[in-house]
Amino acid sequence: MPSHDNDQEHATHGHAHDGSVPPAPKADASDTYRRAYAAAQPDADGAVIPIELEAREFDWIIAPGVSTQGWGFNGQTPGPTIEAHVGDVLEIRLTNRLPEPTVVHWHGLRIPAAMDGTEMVQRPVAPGATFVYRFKLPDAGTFWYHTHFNETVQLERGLYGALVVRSRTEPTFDRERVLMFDDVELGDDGRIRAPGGWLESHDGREGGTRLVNGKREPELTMAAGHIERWRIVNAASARYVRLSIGGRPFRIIGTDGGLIGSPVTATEILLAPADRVELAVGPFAEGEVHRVETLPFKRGSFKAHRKPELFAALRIGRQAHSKAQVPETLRRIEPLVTGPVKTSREVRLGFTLGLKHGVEFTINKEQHHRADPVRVGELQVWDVINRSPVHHPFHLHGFFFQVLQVNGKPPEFLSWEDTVTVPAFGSVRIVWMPDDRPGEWMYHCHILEHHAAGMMAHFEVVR
Ligand SMILES: [Cu+2]
Repeated sequence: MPSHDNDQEHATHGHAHDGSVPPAPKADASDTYRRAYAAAQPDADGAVIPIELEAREFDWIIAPGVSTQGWGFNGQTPGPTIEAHVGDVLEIRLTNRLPEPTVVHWHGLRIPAAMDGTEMVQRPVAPGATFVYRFKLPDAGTFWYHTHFNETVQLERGLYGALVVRSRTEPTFDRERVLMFDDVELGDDGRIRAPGGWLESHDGREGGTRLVNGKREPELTMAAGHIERWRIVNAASARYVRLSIGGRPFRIIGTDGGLIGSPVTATEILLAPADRVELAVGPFAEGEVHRVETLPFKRGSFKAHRKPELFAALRIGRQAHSKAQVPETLRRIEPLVTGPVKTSREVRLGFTLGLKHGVEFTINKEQHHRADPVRVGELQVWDVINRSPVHHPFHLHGFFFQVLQVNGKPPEFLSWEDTVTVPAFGSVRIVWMPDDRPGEWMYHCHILEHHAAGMMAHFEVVR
């Protein structure tokens, strides 16, 4: 048993978003936690990487002369980028210096349920308390960590960071960047506005200040002739980023669950909230300047986007030698199914008009739906059906899935995902295999306001 102050019993009980009975960990959660802690041992060529994260208020400098009160990890937004290799163990000591409880979710990581960082598996970490997450990293890819408590306040104020896991054999690039896209809504007093309002409950918040790595519309510089690997995370509350880099082609090389089979050339890519994508960007010529921007996109929100909106400027400097090699085969992804399949579950995303939130979002007609258990080793084919007029980014905790169909059509390429957009009045068919990690898991819409308004479900993976 670890010797730290990891006191489940004395941690504060959280309040549920809608004031209903709060979800809470089971009575044996402490034992399950201790077992998961002890089981996290690195591979022979791996290491245990200790990380200190302190959640606290800080002076968030968004642009020269523009600052606001942020909540971040270690006094910054994004928090420190955690970098490790497959087979390493992360031991993260989280200390909460906020005026309210928090928990940290490890988005996209296939780790034991006890370490998932939700109110179903642990008591929220009270102000002044410490909690240690310890788990082994099974997959290479671009992940992120973020608060999973009072998210419309805590995540909006900046409690997130990137987590990069590498394999021992990665393609060679001239440079790698992690770019976390976000937006915030600043009030007249310069503070991040408190959540609320009918429109925001329906659309989710799209802030008027667009950020890359915590800075407002920064300038990025890149050498001419270089090919870079961009690991992009959409950390925004509700905004879809239809990403364009000056309309120039780039190559998609990875998604939520790491590399895809082969590079796919495109001039734009859509990132739902919580989505990740990896791109091979360049080469460009000296003197070029490109807009890294989001193109207009209709997702069913009342607030429409009619013009491109800038996230960053990309300025191309002097010519430099390139050592980049982007192989035609990046990885072999085995399809989980071939041929016809039978649906094992329907997940219906809906909405009603309610008194509390204006709009209440539901799963199978319930807010905070309790879904049937799933058995280890039994293939899951889920039809996620959207019966509402807005897109919803569906996020499954702890497991990757493959998308079989979006509105009846197969996706352009095979990939591992943990977040997929279910189009307005449309449907998505996903397939996933519950491996031997029993416990309490969840899925929810990653538009933070929809999640808060009830569009989520808990379920158990059982042996
Ligand atoms: Cu939603």
